[in-house]
Amino acid sequence: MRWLLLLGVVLTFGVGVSPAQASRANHYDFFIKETKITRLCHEKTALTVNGQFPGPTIYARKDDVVVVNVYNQGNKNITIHWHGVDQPRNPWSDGPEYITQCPIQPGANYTYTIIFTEEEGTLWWHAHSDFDRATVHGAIVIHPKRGSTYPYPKPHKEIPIILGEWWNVDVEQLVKEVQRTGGDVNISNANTINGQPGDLFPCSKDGTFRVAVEHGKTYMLRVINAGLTNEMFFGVAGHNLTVVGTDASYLKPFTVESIMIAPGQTMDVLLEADRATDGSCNSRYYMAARTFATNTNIDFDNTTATAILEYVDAPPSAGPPEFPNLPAATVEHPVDVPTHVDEHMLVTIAINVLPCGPGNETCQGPNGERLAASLNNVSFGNPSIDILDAYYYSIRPPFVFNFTDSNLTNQLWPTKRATEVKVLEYGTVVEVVFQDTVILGAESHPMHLHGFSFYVVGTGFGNFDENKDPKTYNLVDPPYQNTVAVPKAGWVAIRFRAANPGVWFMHCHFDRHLLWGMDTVFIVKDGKTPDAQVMRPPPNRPRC
Ligand SMILES: *[C@@H]1O[C@H](CO)[C@@H](O)[C@H](O)[C@H]1NC(C)=O
Ligand SMILES: *[C@@H]1O[C@H](CO)[C@@H](O)[C@H](O)[C@H]1NC(C)=O
Ligand SMILES: *[C@@H]1O[C@H](CO)[C@@H](O)[C@H](O)[C@H]1NC(C)=O
Ligand SMILES: *[C@@H]1O[C@H](CO)[C@@H](O)[C@H](O)[C@H]1NC(C)=O
Ligand SMILES: *[C@@H]1O[C@H](CO)[C@@H](O)[C@H](O)[C@H]1NC(C)=O
Ligand SMILES: *[C@@H]1O[C@H](CO)[C@@H](O)[C@H](O)[C@H]1NC(C)=O
Ligand SMILES: *[C@@H]1O[C@H](CO)[C@@H](O)[C@H](O)[C@H]1NC(C)=O
Ligand SMILES: *[C@@H]1O[C@H](CO)[C@@H](O)[C@H](O)[C@H]1NC(C)=O
Ligand SMILES: *[C@@H]1O[C@H](CO)[C@@H](O)[C@H](O)[C@H]1NC(C)=O
Ligand SMILES: [Cu+2]
Repeated sequence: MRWLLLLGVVLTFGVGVSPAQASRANHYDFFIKETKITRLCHEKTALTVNGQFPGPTIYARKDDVVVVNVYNQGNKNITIHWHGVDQPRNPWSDGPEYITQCPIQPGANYTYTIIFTEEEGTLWWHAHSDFDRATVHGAIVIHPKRGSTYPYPKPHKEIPIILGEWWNVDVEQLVKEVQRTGGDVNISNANTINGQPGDLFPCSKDGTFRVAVEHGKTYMLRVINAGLTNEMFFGVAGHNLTVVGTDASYLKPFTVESIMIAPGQTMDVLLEADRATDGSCNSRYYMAARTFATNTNIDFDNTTATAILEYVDAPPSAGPPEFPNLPAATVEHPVDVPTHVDEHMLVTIAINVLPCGPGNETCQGPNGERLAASLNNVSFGNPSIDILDAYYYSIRPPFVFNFTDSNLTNQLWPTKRATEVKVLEYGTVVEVVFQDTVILGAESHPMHLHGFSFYVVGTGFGNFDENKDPKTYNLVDPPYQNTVAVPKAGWVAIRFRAANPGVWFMHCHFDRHLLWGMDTVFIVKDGKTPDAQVMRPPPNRPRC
């Protein structure tokens, strides 16, 4: 009987998931459905999970395994990505379309096995095909192991706060339009908090997200930026926020009036409900989220999404809620920053142009060409079948120039499309310096790596100087993240140990840049021992 059970476990999970982990596995069913959603007085049909927008929250404890059966009852191909989960040896369940799997076609289903290891805090899941993640996303909450606790006092309540963007039109039309015209993606009609623009918008009063609080209690807001284009400021009127974690890793707490959070990132913040409730203070406070635009040459969604924090133990005030001021770390847990580096990569980030393409002479990009984007001047072309059939990616930009010179020649606008990957030996310590360039306008970019968290060891403005800048690195207590905002016309240095065999996507988390090719792939080869090798593929994976 015991053997049968064990065998069953091994068959369901493949090698690598221990029976102990498997016995703790939570199961979720995700039904992808076309759902009618109304916001800003516009009704549209969009894909959701289980009819919910945002979708259901996944709960786990550190080191758990979660199994999610995804049934595609919608009308188009889809995949789901478990953003920030390392998925050791298990690229099969990572999710990016055509990178680690063929899409789940309408009528088909696929079982994802999500293996949690070092993550503790907040992550999220989202569609990783076209722009579907606009409505197909939700929170992942990873609690400490049973018997252990947070490195700060336990909050009274925990509330996911998912920042997003709403388009009145079907997002698929946006993708099609960009592919046809070569121009930019239309800006969203509103930013949202938990799927709602808030009561400053028409037809939105009833849906506005509300949080009831009691005086003297501490609340944890698990803030996620699920937006497709906007870095955002977030704050709560009358209350400071104490940031205690980011990307499912603890930080030395710091207190701020508002946070800036890039698409893909998560931040755990504590809020003390400490306003007087004797009638001398307002009983209601706006939580607000607004775009942080770093490239002011391009159009952006300049709206403010709101939610309302209300004290249930204060007399209700007559006036409107107070409005927050929105601006124009040490890790408590084991720190293991690699101090030597095997492979240095300098990766330039640029917005570019490509020829408009056959059948069309004039596109809507600059000079009548098609907008594109690149890393080291390669605009990633999505493969149709096999990612391994690819050229190898350069670890340096092919041409060195003053990356941040405000007066660059437009001869640097073009790029080329190719499917290039970087192959790494198992265990290689990699340092990647992301360097923003001013080609077609400097801009901050949220760079996201699948399969790993990384230490953010340095950052600065201007051109990275390989002689001077490494001396400024923080190798003692750097933040540990899966997404990092590269500053406008600046650079960021990250380090990670490639001890996770598989195929791992790296891309800008602005969906328009992802679509334009600001992506590449790391292939980490198997190591020598069985526990350093990719698991066997699951039998039911979708075929292309
Ligand atoms: C899930 O897909 C498999 C084929 O991969 C099929 O045999 C099975 O019936 C499907 N299950 C459901 C509930 O649709
Ligand atoms: C994008 O915006 C333009 C200009 O307002 C409009 O004509 C076009 O229909 C929009 N595209 C989509 C897909 O809604
Ligand atoms: C927020 O923190 C600032 C700086 O520490 C302080 O001046 C301010 O009074 C605090 N505000 C609230 C509402 O606690
Ligand atoms: C954005 O909106 C604010 C008011 O909400 C306004 O003060 C500001 O000028 C706007 N910025 C741009 C670039 O439109
Ligand atoms: C060519 O691009 C223009 C936009 O510049 C667009 O309106 C037109 O539909 C495109 N034509 C074709 C054949 O794709
Ligand atoms: C690059 O250009 C910037 C802006 O024009 C300038 O400040 C900087 O000195 C230049 N750097 C080099 C190395 O020439
Ligand atoms: C910009 O470059 C052009 C030629 O490349 C030069 O003529 C011009 O003086 C430069 N402007 C500045 C402000 O450096
Ligand atoms: C990028 O590649 C294109 C096409 O090969 C070339 O024309 C352009 O000069 C390159 N730009 C840089 C910055 O290397
Ligand atoms: C859906 O996926 C299948 C398998 O890769 C592919 O053949 C088909 O073209 C895709 N459909 C669309 C609309 O992209
Ligand atoms: Cu970008």
